[in-house]
Amino acid sequence: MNIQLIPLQPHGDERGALVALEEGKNIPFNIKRVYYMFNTVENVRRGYHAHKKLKQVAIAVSGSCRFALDNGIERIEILLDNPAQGLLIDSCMWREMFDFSDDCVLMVLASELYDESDYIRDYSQFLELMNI
Ligand code: T46
Repeated sequence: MNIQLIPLQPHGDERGALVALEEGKNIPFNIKRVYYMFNTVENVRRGYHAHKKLKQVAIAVSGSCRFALDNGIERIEILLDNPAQGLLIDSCMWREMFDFSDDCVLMVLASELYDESDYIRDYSQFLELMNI
């Protein structure tokens, strides 16, 4: 499975660092929505779904968390702990998020507006859709 971690160039100077996110440049789609999660309760796991169409880039802008990405054949775990790195989550990819640090702020850029009908929340249905 090809996991794409996008390097996000920090513009640093004596005042600190700044990262710019631009659609079609370092973000490989038009950004229609941004959401973020924080104050995640210890030991909680989120996600447990795939999307039919949605593409996303996830960035741990503070703290860290882990992602499990699963294409139905292979499952890979990735640690996100760098605000200058984005994880591309393509459509048709099962995802789970866990091991959130207390200070984790996980920001996600999305290619589409929120649409519950785009979610596949059942793993066996996900495998069926992937013809596995
Ligand atoms: C994903 C992973 C990485 C909205 O009203 N609008 C939104 O844009 C989103 C994302 C969520 N919601 C509502 C729906 C639920 O009542 O917020 C609540 C929590 O959403 P959900 O349980 O889907 O959260 P996660 O962490 O399981 O999944 C989210 C995204 O939904 C999903 O697309 O890929 O983060």
